[in-house]
Amino acid sequence: MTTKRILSGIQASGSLHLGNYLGALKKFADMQNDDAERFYFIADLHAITVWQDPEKLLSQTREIAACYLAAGVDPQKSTIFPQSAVVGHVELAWIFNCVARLGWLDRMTQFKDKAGKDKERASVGLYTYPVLQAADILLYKATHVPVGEDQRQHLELTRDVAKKFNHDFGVEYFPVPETLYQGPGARIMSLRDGMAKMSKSDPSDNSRINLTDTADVIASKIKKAKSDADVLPEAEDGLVGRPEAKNLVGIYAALSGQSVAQVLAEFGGKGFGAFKPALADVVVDKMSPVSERLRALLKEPDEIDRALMIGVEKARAVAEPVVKDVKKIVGLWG
Ligand code: AQP
Repeated sequence: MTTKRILSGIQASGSLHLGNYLGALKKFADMQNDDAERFYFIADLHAITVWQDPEKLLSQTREIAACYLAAGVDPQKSTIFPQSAVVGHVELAWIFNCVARLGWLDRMTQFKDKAGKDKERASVGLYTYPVLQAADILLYKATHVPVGEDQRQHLELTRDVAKKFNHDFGVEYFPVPETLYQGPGARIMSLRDGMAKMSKSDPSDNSRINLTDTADVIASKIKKAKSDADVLPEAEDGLVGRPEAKNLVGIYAALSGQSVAQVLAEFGGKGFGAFKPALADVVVDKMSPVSERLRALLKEPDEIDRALMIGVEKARAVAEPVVKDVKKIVGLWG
């Protein structure tokens, strides 16, 4: 029987926000009692696909590690480590660069979104980003990958790489991982635009709730959040065509542990003047303990490094034999 292995990563490209919390961190913490091995990494190699100030990159890496811990991911139950500390990610990525097809990468919408109109100036790394992601996952022979909805296309590519590798070399070596993006919070949108996802790299800080925001800042961002002039509907289908209302109600539901229908049963017929303060209360109530733990951890960088070193050892012990096997399968020397 294959061991259930859960794996996911978060880019060290800036401070984390409510979307990362609901789409990723909270799910990781909630899944800790499953009978599984868990690997959570800080994707610093992914982060440098766009320019990162070297000093900031280091502190962002520690900050993401602190976010895992503050959100309740227990280093005794989960292996938490920086991606660049395990060399196998890069070794496998090169081999997978030779397995994946250009046509597959050409279809990736995240590259198009991030490279924008000036794609000639984007890094090659940004283009091959999903191949590195396939290496991250398959290096640990992960069977389950919890991520937000935005990663759906990349995860499909990982599955294609696993299948093509097994097929090309006539082996049953890599499991084809299952993706887990269901559940509340899988897609949290910007507070300024209900059609764009909440993102670290959005230039407007008011577009997101950062995990480091204080209660006052959270309340003020929710007050300023884009909404519309109508009252909230009584039923979910009334949210169709109202992306901002849908997003705010979704955030309330995900944080309070209710369904959207339950939230609308309470707030249907009420305007944003009544709903926004209630939403601010829920966000502050649920996020404050996480922010407090995070602020305390950030004052102890050595402690964060110690937790990471334990994770690095455990990750290397799993990754090294896989790289050895793969080199043998491919016919590489040594
Ligand atoms: N808005 C979101 N809603 C739900 N889940 C989200 N995730 C990210 N944004 C949302 C999930 O968080 C995990 C880590 O994502 P990431 O930081 O590695 O990369 P990203 O998806 O590119 O996140 P950002 O904030 O948009 O970063 P930048 O701006 O640097 O590109 C993933 O599971 C992701 O699905």
